[in-house]
Amino acid sequence: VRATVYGYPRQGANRELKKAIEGYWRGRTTAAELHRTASDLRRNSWRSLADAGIDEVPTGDFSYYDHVLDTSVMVGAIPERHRAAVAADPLDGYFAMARGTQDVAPLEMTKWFDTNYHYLVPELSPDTVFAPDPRKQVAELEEALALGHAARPVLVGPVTYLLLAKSAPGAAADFDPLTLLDRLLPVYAEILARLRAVGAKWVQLDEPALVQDRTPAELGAAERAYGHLGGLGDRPKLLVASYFDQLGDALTVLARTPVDGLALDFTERAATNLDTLAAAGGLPGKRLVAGVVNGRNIWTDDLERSLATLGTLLGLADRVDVSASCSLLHVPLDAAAEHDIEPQILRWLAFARQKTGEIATLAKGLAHGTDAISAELAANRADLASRAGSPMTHVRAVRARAAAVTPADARRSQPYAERAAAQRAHLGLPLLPTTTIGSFPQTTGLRTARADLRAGRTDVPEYEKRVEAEIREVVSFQEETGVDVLVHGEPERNDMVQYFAEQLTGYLATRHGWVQSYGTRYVRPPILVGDVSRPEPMTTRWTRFAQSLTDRPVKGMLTGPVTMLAWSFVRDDQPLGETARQVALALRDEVNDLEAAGTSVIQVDEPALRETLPLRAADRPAYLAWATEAFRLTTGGVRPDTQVHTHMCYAEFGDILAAIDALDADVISLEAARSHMQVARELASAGYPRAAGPGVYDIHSPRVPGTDEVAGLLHEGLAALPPERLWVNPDCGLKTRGWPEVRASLENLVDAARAVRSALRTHS
Ligand code: THG
Ligand code: ZN
Repeated sequence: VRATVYGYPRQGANRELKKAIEGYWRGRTTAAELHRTASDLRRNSWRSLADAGIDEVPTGDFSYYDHVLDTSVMVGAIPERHRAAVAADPLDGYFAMARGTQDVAPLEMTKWFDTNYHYLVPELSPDTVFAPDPRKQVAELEEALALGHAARPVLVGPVTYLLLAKSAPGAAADFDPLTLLDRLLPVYAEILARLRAVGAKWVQLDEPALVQDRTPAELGAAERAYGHLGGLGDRPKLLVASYFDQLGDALTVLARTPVDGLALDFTERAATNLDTLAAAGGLPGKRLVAGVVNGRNIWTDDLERSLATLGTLLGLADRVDVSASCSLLHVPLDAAAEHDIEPQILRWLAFARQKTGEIATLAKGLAHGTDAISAELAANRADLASRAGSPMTHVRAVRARAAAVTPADARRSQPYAERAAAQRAHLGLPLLPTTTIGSFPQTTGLRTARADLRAGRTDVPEYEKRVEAEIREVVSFQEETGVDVLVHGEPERNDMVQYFAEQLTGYLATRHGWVQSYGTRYVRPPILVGDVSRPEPMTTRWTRFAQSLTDRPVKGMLTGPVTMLAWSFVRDDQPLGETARQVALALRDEVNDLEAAGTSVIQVDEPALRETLPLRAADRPAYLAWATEAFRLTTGGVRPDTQVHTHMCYAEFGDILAAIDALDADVISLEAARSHMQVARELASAGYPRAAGPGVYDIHSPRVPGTDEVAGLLHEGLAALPPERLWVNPDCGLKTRGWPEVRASLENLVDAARAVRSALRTHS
């Protein structure tokens, strides 16, 4: 029995990798220094894995930016527009593909399944010519072998690679990258042969795309791919890995190919894998890597339960090894670094380093019996009991309140038409009202002020004065520009989830719990550890201050319950819907307090509603039911004349139009500038009955949109939605933009709204 993992956090204990890469971009670190930092980090990670008792370490999982981008390089799928840069300097060319340059656009970035990690989307076309470039994989394998580790290269598998790709600009939109499989397989064959020559006994090919709903043709492609690779003469042993959900029919398909082993997720979300495996007759003659330790949550494993699963699996394969359900990339590095968390609570938590210990313990227990790990089991039982019995995890008042929720609580008191009339009378807004999504540029001065407060260099009154000064500036700018519904600009907030998590009971913050979101960008997801309540108002102070400066309405700004869950680590000891309901009730208190403080427009952002959609269609209705209920519970308690807004980012709304409708928000703002108001047409054709603000200013780019351009987009919007239901706003918050471009863009946006308004008046 071996203990292994598929991947480890890349950044290092102090995010050395981030610093080295960003230093390289700024010209402060040389390429040689960057390579040395990276090599040191890999050596430390392998050492740490080996010390924890992991007997087979992964290689090739490390990345300067993203492992899917690394795969594109490995198979030679460099877009035409990046060829020259890659030829001139592979490292700079690599970063050009990731981030773009003055002259060339980067690859598109999108979410890696339902995690918070983002990958760079391969661009393929019928003209793509693949060519093997095994250098990175070979170098990292040689590095690990030279250090004396038993190492297993981990590659994105060919089927998942193609399924994650998109049609290159210029290729037909309906081009199916999977049609390139026969050209891609020889490239994988060459890479496998090289890895074997260097000393790889096993190579892992990751095929997480097979846990999604797949057509018979796609499953056929997987069977063909592994029939071909498994049939090669000169190859290492092949381990095909899947994770994030159950494989379903794909398990039977893979089991009958000539590969040497499968790595399967056996956590709760992939619960049917065990039965499917048993029904398929197990994996006779093959190796099974059992992902029993959850690789994407941060909870201490129930070792006895995992051992029981492993015991069952022993009867189903020739050889059973122990692992996490997926790469440990999705969890922070080391819980032991969290000195501010109470020692007893810390024992409930397992980050990557703790998980490797659990995996090693389980492997030992499986190999030598429970007596060999009796001390670990006793400690584990005590930790689990301490968590289950903690007063934090079961607060009677919170539970009683959640249990008493009625359907009426999650419903506005009047239908939309009546609310809209009351809001028109109450707010007196023009047609095509202008607004922004919430945040304004966060200056370095502001970040310094927050850092000073944390470090005790500034006191609270001093900091609050600084925030108020910022709010004054933001409000007067919006008044001068003529924006209709103002915001206070959110200068007091760091991250839109962290800010609320810090103020709610039941949430735990980390100091070093960084998880890679994309490239060199990391987040520190807070941990939903206990029952949630809101001891005190969280935002009213700032909204009220902003409102005191102006006669125009100031929007209250909150993060919605679904996003509060999606960007946190959630508890695993109750259904997600239950946690969502607790968070919703806490936010409901805030919404009601804002209204009582005189706020007539309240925005509850749900940028993550679409991203958390389950991977399999069968699981989606249940998710959307609790998710939309949580939103309605948050917003359902306000008067008819209080206007509820929501906001979502990212362009793919097609699959959740019904859910958007079910939120029953009075106004929704959405990303749309780049897609030429496509969402406005989609909303209209779905019969969406309420108001919408399809973004007319793409905030992902520093470009200032011209007045005519914005007016043109508004006319397109008006072709889909009537003027009473069309709002004018940017795509998203302005936090990451600079003041000069924001100023110019919002002036143009207001001018365009005025021009289109007067055109409407002339025509009517
Ligand atoms: N907050 C949280 N999760 C998120 C997002 C968010 N997940 C999805 C999406 N937004 C990810 N986007 C980003 C954007 C910027 C950064 C990280 C993720 C970022 N991070 C800083 C860095 O790495 O330098 C650190 C920020 C900090 O100090 O907290 O810039 O908005 N929770
Ligand atoms: Zn947004």
